[in-house]
Amino acid sequence: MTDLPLEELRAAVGAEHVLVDADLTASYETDWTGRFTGRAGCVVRPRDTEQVAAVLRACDRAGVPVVVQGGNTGLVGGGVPAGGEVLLSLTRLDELGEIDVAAGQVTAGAGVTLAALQAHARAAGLDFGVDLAARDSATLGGLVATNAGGIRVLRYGSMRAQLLGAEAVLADGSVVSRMAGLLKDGTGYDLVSLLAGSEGTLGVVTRVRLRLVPRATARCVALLALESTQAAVDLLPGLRERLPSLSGAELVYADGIALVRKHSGLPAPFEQDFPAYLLLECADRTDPTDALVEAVGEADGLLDARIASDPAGRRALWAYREQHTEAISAEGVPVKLDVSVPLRALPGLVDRLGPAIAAVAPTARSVVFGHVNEGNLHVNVLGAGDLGEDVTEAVLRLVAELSGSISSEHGVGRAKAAWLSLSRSPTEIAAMRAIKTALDPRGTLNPGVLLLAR
Ligand code: 2HG
Ligand code: ZN
Repeated sequence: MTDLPLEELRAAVGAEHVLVDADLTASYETDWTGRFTGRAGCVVRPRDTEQVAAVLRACDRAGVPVVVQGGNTGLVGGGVPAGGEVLLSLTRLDELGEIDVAAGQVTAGAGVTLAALQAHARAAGLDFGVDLAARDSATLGGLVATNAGGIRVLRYGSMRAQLLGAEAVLADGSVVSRMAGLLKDGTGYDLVSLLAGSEGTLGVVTRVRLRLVPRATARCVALLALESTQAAVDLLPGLRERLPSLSGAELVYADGIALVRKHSGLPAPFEQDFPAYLLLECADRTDPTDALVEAVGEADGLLDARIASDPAGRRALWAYREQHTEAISAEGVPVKLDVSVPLRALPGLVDRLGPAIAAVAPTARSVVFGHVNEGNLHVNVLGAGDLGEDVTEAVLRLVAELSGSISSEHGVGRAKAAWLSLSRSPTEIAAMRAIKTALDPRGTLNPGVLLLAR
């Protein structure tokens, strides 16, 4: 292993922000799930774009690989070291610019958390279009790097759709900055958009220019009990059409709710269990409750329903959905697979998952939930033991057979790099490698993430 350029790194960010001792670096070295872990050569904590550039110049020159980390909420091993890299932590890049009300935009540092951005936008009467359960820790840089989606994609799209500009440091320390927030810009390749979903392999995003959305001040949440996944899929087009204020449609099942209840102590949502549940949220400037009640009243195949408009009632219904991730992790270290298929294929995928997993890991248990509108399923497999790779292979092959994506919103990371060819053609992968080589010829940035090292 090449020597770390420690003196240059200390000169770049200050000695107190270059962490070498194992007890100081430990919290950066293991991912949120506990599944991915590796020792970093050191952890470096720059405070701005210039310092990031100085760090990358030093590492690129020394031939030392760099792994980039935000809030360390990633789920595919893309932000933790494989062993020996300089870990670039961006949490100190947490500057939030003034809200540009005229444009409905804001500039923010890569280390700003999603919750901080949301609070900032809301204080100005606006909001941010992306929301997800890890909001308190997940940072904007990571959300861009994975092209994160979350619970409002149905209404506002994924992170890429919010991204109007970015500043990024390339592997050699040069800086690309497109921060004017132009809504129309036809001057060639869209480098900003390319950074979304690049998982830190093309450049280190240090600042972003983001679109804000009108703040919906009134919300209403419904939890519908249904017979099956198919029933949820069948309801969706009518709900979308009738409810312009629909902002989320989430799918959970009886076993997931039981697990959430086991770890949270929440009461049962209904007097009896049902096979499937659809959680809907409407958000608007005027109260959407009547519209939601009416749409639910006319929905086919409903077995039961609960509706809440007050904040506590809404939070209580959301808890059954949002606490899935933590409840699953409380049971053990899961194999997490985040996949999507065309909506019409979703019921078939859900039906075939259990047998596909049982065929390779008979004692494993899977908990499935997701964002129904995008055909996005989170498949969490517990108790797979040494069979994690076999489970991954079985699930991802099934998804590919259904014309799906092996990564819907968490990224490919290290976890799924070996299976990229199930979702991308050889020509596409060759084009991706050509871009990677052009921007990062020495392979300094996040080696082994997204594209397997060759
Ligand atoms: C969610 O939708 C996140 O809550 C995490 O994407 C999903 O834990 C998971 O598998
Ligand atoms: Zn999700």
